[in-house]
Amino acid sequence: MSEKSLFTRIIDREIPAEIVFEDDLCIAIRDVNPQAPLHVLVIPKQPVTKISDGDSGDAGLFGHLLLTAADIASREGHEDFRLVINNGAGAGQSVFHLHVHVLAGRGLGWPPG
Ligand code: DGP
Repeated sequence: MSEKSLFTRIIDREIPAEIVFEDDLCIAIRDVNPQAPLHVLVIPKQPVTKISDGDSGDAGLFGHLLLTAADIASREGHEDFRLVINNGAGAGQSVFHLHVHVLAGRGLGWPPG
């Protein structure tokens, strides 16, 4: 059996994290190294490595992650926010278990770094 990802270990409560939301499909935790006043990660419980590994069968799950991310930003009081998915090391992915970053609470420049 392949080794559990860091985020699966958080989902399984083997590693502590500040959980802001959880349902059958996903968990949302505060990022340990926040890049904005609000920085939450929305993570599928199914250990998809990266979004480019998904297919049409994942459309419902991926849609759920985005809607959950937007709902968390709204519930935390942010009308303006940014959702980020880093896909691959060259794009900044460091944890190879899909996650949506929810960033808000400061000016967010464009283009991103
Ligand atoms: P990425 O670089 O897109 O793969 O984002 C991974 C994020 O995960 C990064 O912003 C830091 C965060 N992170 C890494 N380890 C932990 C951890 O143990 N706990 C929490 N809450 N976040 C973590």
